[in-house]
Amino acid sequence: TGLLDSLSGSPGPVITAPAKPDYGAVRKAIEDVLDVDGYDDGSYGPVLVRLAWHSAGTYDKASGTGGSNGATMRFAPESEHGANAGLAVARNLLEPIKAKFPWITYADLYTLAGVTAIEAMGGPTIPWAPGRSDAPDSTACPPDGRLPDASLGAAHIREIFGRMGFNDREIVALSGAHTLGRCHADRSGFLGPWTNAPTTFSNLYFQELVNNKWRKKRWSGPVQYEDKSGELMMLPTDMALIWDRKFKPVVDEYAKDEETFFKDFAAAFSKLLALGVPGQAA
Ligand code: HIF
Repeated sequence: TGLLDSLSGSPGPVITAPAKPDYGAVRKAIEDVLDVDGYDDGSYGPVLVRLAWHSAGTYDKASGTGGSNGATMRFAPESEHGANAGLAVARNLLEPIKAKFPWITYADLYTLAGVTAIEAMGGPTIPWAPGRSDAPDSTACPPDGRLPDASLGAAHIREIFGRMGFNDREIVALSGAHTLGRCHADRSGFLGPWTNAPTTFSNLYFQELVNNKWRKKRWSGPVQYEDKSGELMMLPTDMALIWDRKFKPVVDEYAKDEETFFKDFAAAFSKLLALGVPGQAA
């Protein structure tokens, strides 16, 4: 039986891990599938970042349950949790890569894909280490409701990220990832991108929050905010960052200082992906 099979405890096909797994080759394969004309803004990068975060963001420090270890999002009910709507796109995109490198676990692949995407889109280097195993079935799926609800405010954000072990500054740093990608009406019900450069990792999200003017969008969809052009959007949870007197100074700092944002984001996102992973400090 291959090493990975014995780790996951599942019978499955025999997969012999190479003596020295080439994660660089996996990263290269991920980079090769990122850019595709006709999908969203021309890149699968943002949805891969969302996959990595949703696979990890179910972690509960108190019970040690949830988190990226196990890659339980492959299974129902977790794959069908409302918060994960649309992420089959990202999981399916990675299937051929998993087939080409069968020795990597899904749990390592989902998180490595997020890290690789952030770096390829111009973001900081995110410390990442392998070591996650795949759960054999849905038994370890976390309960629904562990991921944040975008219609709520600062108290909810602190509760969700506090459960994972993050403080206020780390929460704001992580939030900068909404510089990437967009909301889809058929996934979350919300609509539109946060910035005009949704496939470039930068501090633009914080600049928009601070320097643009935001007002409630008049539409039949869920409450969200828009700028004057009507093209950019913020979720209620995004607005909470400038309405909360403890979050706001950190938003101001990152809007002015991209270097500090990159450094803090790299540390916080790395910590997120390590939560609950055996042998990785969390
Ligand atoms: Fe998101 N997030 N996120 N998010 N998110 C969406 C999309 C992305 C929240 C809600 C949403 C983080 C925190 C929170 C990304 C990355 C991160 C969408 C739209 C919603 C509703 C989904 C869709 O319709 O396709 C909430 C409430 C969060 C807590 C405050 C993280 C910090 C910002 C942890 C994070 O890294 C990315 C990337 C996307 C874009 C996905 C895409 O397909 O373009």
